[in-house]
Amino acid sequence: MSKVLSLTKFIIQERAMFPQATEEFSTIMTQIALVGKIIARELSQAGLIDILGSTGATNIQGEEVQKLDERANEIFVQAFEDSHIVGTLISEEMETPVSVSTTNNSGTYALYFDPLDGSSNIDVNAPLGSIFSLHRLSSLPKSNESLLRAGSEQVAAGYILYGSSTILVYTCGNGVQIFTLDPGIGEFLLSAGNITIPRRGKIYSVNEGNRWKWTSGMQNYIAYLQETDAPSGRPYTGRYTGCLAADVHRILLKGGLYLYPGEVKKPEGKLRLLYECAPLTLVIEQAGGIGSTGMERISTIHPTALHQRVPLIIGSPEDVETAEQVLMC
Ligand code: AHM
Ligand code: MG
Repeated sequence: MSKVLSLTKFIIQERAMFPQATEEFSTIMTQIALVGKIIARELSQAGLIDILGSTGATNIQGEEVQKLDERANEIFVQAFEDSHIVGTLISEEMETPVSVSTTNNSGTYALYFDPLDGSSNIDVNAPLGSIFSLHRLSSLPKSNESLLRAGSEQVAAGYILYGSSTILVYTCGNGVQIFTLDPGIGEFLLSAGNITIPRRGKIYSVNEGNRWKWTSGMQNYIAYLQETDAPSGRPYTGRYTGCLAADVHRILLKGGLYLYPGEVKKPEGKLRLLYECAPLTLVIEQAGGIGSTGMERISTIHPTALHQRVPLIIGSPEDVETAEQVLMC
């Protein structure tokens, strides 16, 4: 029988090996795992209780809020309320950050999250995710400006993917680990450690319905991937679920690239820098890949607004580099 290693035990071992994986970090990861278990349970019952469909409200992103978006956000907030460690919660679903610190000298971590990624999949029982990013601040934030931090400053990031099973993928700068939830015992168990992304893949993941809204450079790049050229491994095959966490997870394991480009009339694209692009870039970089806008690396961008959007091209290093070369011409 193979060795069974729970998330809790893995973090304790990691703490012994890597001083940066502190006790505080263990506590935060335990709470994130709890959030994942609760959301997974609610999703598994979604068709049975009155939790599908829209709330009728619109969020700060101008998007229709689904009941499950709201519920997932609430689960994150409740898990970190009165935290002595995480002082500030910044969510894709909340207009402004929420302070959950209990005292002035505690709670210097800030947790950024997209509580339920892939909202259009909610009503059709397709994959969904939760994406998170952790920053350590030198003091409690005095203004929103102090929460505008580059991806390179993240101390940890990851995602929970609610698919055929529920998995938790994270990095705290020591490689990428994958844990699978065993629903029978309610524990995340290590299912794959120190993941490395293939240097080049054969999959591209993009919403091609937007093709005529892209720049000609982006249209040409996707056409290039579809051409037949055996020596360079083309044509690539297309895969797109409508859930970023699911599509990036496929790319992490199989190689290739995910793209959500800017459009001629909307150059910033759709995805949010702090809740989606920066955390997924940290995971992919830790596995040996690259996250880019096509013009600059995601991790070096200094945000100018909490809900800032940026184009995203993420995946195998050779694929992303080729895309950058084509787009920068
Ligand atoms: P969300 O966080 O509101 O669900 O939006 C992000 C999602 C990604 O998960 C997904 O890749 C993309 O938006 C899908 O958008 P589109 O329907 O425009 O292809
Ligand atoms: Mg999202």
